[in-house]
Amino acid sequence: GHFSWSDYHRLDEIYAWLDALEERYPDTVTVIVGGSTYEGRQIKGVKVSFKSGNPGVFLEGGIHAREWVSPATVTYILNQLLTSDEPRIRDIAQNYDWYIFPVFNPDGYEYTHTTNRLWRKTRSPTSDTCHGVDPNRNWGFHWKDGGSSSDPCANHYAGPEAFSEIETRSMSQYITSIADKIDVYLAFHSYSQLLLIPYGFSGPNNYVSNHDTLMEIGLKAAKSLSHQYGTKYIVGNIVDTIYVASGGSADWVRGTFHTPITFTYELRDTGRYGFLLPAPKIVPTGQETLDSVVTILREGRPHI
Ligand code: 0X9
Ligand code: ZN
Repeated sequence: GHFSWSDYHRLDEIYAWLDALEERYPDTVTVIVGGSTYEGRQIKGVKVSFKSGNPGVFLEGGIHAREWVSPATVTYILNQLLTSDEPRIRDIAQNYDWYIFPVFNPDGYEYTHTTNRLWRKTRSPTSDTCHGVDPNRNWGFHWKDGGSSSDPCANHYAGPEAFSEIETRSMSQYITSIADKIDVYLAFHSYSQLLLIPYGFSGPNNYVSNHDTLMEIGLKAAKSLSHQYGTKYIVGNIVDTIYVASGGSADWVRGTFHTPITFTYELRDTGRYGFLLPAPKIVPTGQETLDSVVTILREGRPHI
């Protein structure tokens, strides 16, 4: 099949590409169905492992349906891990085990292609007239502790209870099953050009124990990210940097498993195009983001 980063792709194209990677690199790539969706789709990802005994990195993409550059960037990084000749990329590819899920919210992602380009949430019915829970307000750590809504029609609806959505529930079970192997968790959103450190619940005590270390790593990562195109990122705690937002995936991973290196990206841009980032920006976004991931892993290694 043919796959490229000059366009955004439908879910079936992304999944066919993941399947093709497993066929092409059978010793290295394993397709994993991590979870499922309200409309009965799979949440598909891959494990990439060149040898045993590596620390683990989890890449989460596409939890918010309209943030199309997130799956595009995550698949770009995956492709570079498998095909790049650059020593720094070969180094991170081979010396970490990668768990990569480009589309955490497949029903929403498809809905943004067929019906409403700016849909954010899942697609489960939530009232007589409304659909969708914010899948980044539905995880069970400090659930509904600020920055989420009880209104089933709202964009930041937290759901009737933590893990009410099959997407977050099934993926949380999968992540739990591999949690002892995960040292780095990176979630990719758009937009705003931020590199965020947990937690997002209403304070006080929403700094993680290694906040200063993550701040140092994050600032170096943002510097690497700027090298190719001058793209500027702001680094900091979620609440300090954007707003209170509880029930996010990265907060749950960090709060539950104490995963030492946990960041949430808000990728390009700062609002000119917003969620509608033109496809020609995918490759530069992927390149600069990968540069920052290299730095996170190099600088983070002594801390895992
Ligand atoms: O509000 C969000 O979920 C994220 N911003 S977005 O514009 N992409 O919706 C920020 C997520 C902050 N992360 C955590 N609270 N863990
Ligand atoms: Zn988002």
